Amino acid sequence: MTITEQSPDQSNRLQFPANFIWGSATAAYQIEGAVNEDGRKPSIWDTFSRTPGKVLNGDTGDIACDHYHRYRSDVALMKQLNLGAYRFSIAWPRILPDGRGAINEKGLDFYDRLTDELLQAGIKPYATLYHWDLPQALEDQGGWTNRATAEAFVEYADIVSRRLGDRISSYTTFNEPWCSAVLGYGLGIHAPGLTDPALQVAATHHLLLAHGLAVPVIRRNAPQAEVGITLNLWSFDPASDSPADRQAAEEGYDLDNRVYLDPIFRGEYPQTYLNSLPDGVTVPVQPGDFEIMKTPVDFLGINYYIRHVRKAEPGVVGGEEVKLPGIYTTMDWEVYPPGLYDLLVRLNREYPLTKIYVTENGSSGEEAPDANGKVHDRLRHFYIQEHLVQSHRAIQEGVPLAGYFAWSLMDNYEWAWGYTRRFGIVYVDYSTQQRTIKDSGFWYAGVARDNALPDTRVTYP
Ligand code: IFM
Repeated sequence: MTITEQSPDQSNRLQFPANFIWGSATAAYQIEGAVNEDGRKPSIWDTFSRTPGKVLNGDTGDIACDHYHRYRSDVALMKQLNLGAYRFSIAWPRILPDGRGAINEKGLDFYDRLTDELLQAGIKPYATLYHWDLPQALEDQGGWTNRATAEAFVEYADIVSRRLGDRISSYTTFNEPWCSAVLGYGLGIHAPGLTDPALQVAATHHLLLAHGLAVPVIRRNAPQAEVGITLNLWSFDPASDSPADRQAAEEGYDLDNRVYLDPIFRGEYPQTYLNSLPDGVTVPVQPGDFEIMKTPVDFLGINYYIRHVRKAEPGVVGGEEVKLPGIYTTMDWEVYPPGLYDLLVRLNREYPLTKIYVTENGSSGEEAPDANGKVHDRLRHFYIQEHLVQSHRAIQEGVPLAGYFAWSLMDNYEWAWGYTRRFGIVYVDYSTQQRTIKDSGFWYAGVARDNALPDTRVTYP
């Protein structure tokens, strides 16, 4: 590995627009711990992680990064990293331990304290209401496959936005509803671990409905805050230039991306999706649902990690995935930064977007401190750098990209992978809870301070 030398004219330096938001992101179950404290009751992830065989090494979020107790020093760390914003999620089972009904004031108090701490540090709070930790009590009544869960979500969004109001700069209703529906109800690799296409389709619909129902409620309670949603999106490339491969890639885009984008921005599902439903599976649409889903949002959040490459396969809508040679992270995810550019430009062309954030982007890696206590995570540095180069390129093309959030602030509980995958720009020693800023974190702090990518670039490998 080498570092490219500084060009004398600084021509590599990429300045970002004034007011560009530099942040990092986390999620409640991945970092908070304290699962039995102050009135919190179980979420589907408490149940799932305790089910033998579901999570690597049987890891749970019981302690995680102990952020519930260490949030003050964690905010100090964010300040040290020059972050302008912090994207965190709120744990529904802390606020409404039974899903709806009795409010747990102590749960609200925690987010109140966190919000104030951030504001005092000059860091904008970006709150996500749902990052996968559905109260188990609601799952016991069908979870997202039950339309009533959408109403419960609105109740929860109302309570949180009344209490935190405009102190939150930006509310995100859902993080990656694809994961909740597909991984949770279709493939069974995330909580609640079910594997039924009909349940997946119902969950998709109710998540989108809950989003649309909650937007006006949050707006009413926090008129100065912005409201949007975060989707995990991929760019799709054909394995060859053949019409069949191109069609497979387009179908893949429809099935994974447009299933969420089209209801939110056009009030309809893509035809490819409707055509692909298995026999006997229907979308549980009720009159008015699409109008609700397309309630205007202030921004779209994009979580981008990888692209898909597809080749046609007879009888398979969306074709077959092809693995090309390249750089891969320890998640076995290809590092393909131009995909972020392709995606941003396409989204901007196809939907009426006024503001986009990259709400997550980052790389896993298994680095540990060296003898001097330094964490050299060059791949992550390279990964973020190259995605910022592509982000900058998209901005030059007129994409209204307003901010970038590195995933993640610190190493944490990577769901079914337990603690075996580290995404942080800060290293966490889980046995002592000591935090160590990695090389990528020091570098990112400089980017955030200068609002620019420096002209010195890392190469990889
Ligand atoms: O850790 C997750 C996060 O919770 C949601 N987006 C992807 C990340 C990496 O897998």
